[in-house]
Amino acid sequence: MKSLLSVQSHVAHGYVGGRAATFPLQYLGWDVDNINTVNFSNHTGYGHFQGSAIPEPELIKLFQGLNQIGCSYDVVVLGYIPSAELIDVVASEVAALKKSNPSTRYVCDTVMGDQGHLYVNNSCVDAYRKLLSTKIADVITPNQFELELLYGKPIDSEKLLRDAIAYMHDTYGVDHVVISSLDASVLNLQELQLICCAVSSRFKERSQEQSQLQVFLVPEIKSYFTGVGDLFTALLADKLFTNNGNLVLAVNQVLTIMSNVLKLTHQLGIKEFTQHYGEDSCERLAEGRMNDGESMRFFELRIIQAR
Ligand code: PXL
Repeated sequence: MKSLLSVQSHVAHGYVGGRAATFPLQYLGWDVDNINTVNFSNHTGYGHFQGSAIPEPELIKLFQGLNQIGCSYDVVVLGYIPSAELIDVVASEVAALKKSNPSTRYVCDTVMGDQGHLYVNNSCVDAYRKLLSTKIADVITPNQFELELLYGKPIDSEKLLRDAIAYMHDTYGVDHVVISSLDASVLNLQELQLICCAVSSRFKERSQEQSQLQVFLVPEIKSYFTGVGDLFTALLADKLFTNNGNLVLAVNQVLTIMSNVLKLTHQLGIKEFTQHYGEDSCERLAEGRMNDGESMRFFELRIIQAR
């Protein structure tokens, strides 16, 4: 059976982190091992949440425990890790895993924030740079904001996008760079209501070859969802593996699934929100108050219904 270790957040309610990644992967036939980096009541976007992050010594022990019983993985996916100290632990533990099984593929989602808003401690930026400098990651999946944090510059043109992606291949030895969501204005497509996904492959063993930027355009849904990147990265791990590293094919399949999941999430969210708050309440959503703390609960990813 295909085996995968997922290092992610856990929330009691809702579908981000491990709760967005595990069930779809299991449904796709993966044997998924989970390390929970945090145990929260809900995602941090609600404005209120309870719970805590795993202490570093405990995280070390979990990796040790897996090692002691001989666990080995086809794929490791790294997701939400809320502090620099915990990222440092993951970096060294994952390096040890890679040493014992060099064929493991590492997919690193440098989860830090979205649309200018950080949801981890800002010391995580340097910690991720340090982790990536060890050239452990085969695939990275930052969104535009995270790419800007890693690259250290705002990305507002195609030239800067290309430079930032080349930097990720060159400096971090990453085979596949996937910018999971990118503002259409970067590519001068702002008049179309689209979200862009930009991808590039350049394999370490063929590093002198030019990489080719490929862009996918997806119709934008006017809403704000949380956990989208977590599901995206989990599905990408599956599709890259099952398509033997063909990134364009993999991303195409992932975006098709994502579009369907988001459409369903949006439709059911509107329906249940209006059932709860009355027909007039839709205006509140239209006013752009979509997904304030009050409405957030209705727009959790519909991971189960979308199976
Ligand atoms: O999807 C990112 C994410 C993951 N895990 C937790 C979060 C968030 C974003 O808010 O709060 C706990």
